[in-house]
Amino acid sequence: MKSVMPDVKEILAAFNVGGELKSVSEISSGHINDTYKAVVENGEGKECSYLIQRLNTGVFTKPVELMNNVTGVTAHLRKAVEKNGGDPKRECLNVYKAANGNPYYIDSQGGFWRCFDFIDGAHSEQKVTSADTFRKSAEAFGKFQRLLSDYPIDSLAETIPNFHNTVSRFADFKKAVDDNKSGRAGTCGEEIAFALAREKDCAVFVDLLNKGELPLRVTHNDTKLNNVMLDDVTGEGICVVDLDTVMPGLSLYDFGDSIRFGASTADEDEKDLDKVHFSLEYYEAYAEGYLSECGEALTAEEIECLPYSGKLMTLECGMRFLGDYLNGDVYFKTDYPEHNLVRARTQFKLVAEMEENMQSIRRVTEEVCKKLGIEK
Ligand code: GN1
Ligand code: MG
Repeated sequence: MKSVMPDVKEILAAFNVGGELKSVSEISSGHINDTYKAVVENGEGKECSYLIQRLNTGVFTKPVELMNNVTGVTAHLRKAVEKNGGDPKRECLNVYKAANGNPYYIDSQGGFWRCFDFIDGAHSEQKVTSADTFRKSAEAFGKFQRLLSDYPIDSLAETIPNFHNTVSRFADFKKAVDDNKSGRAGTCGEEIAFALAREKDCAVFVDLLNKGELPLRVTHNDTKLNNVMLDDVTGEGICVVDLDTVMPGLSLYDFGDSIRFGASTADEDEKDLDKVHFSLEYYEAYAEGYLSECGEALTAEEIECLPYSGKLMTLECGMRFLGDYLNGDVYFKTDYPEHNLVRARTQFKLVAEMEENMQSIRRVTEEVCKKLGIEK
């Protein structure tokens, strides 16, 4: 589905961004919102770039609460960056306010917009191509976790309830199979069976959370590699972006989702499954980067669960893609009819390989902890 080009001038003006609009380009890597980069020449002849985004209010049904979360978290991060002598212009998001003081603007079509500074001299990557890059993204997410460890968790709205609750995700998936709204269930019996056979797995973290054995933390909940801006020169992960799903959650959701997306040798929507493999090398690099930043703050139980989290978050995402395929592609943006099925297949291939390699994943995690001196 292609998004309709917005009236960028109207939106920038609403956020008090003056100057001459030079160019607009769509950033199409997200599956939910519509995102654009606008380049504006200001009064002094200098080019400034902005990121404007139309929030998908079908998915994010509490957009005002969501923006409260985003502004609260960015203000907290800004203070921490300033205290540590960092550059807040590059190391945290700068959220623009509209004339009425709200950090959003509702356009004449009812579109819900926000505007951020585009971080200059940095880029994001769509696929891991070196262990070193993945380690750097891990350091950024680990630091994010650490800097938010004293953020008042009760002040965060749960903008999408049960977002990573794998028991309720399984129930949603099962319903999608039973309803079979798209009539496609007959074309993906093998994939459906793969997911249904793993119902018990979906309860592992939820049970530990309910028993009080895993702590709730402020988590990002969408820790894909492309949600870290990497410095063009040093390659360092300078800023974590896409804060829409920041909510109370488990550290394992963040660790696991990064592994899902990054510890793979192929794109999330690679059609040729022979190219899709779980990479233990990338897993190790991520574990090392992440734990070097926040390992000390995690409990023994959280560390114990890290190896399983990659598999569980990958299974969850596979079920979400397949569920959406069965529901008729109503949630994720798709470029062609089988897109969600193709995505689900890559996820399930990774799940199968993670299961085969679970002993090695556990061994590597222990080695990383030993190397970093993390003893629980
Ligand atoms: C969606 O749109 P994007 O790429 O930031 C989704 C994530 C999934 C991801 C799969 C709000 O994120 O949960 O893991 O696609 N976001 C939402 O690539 O559902
Ligand atoms: Mg996202």
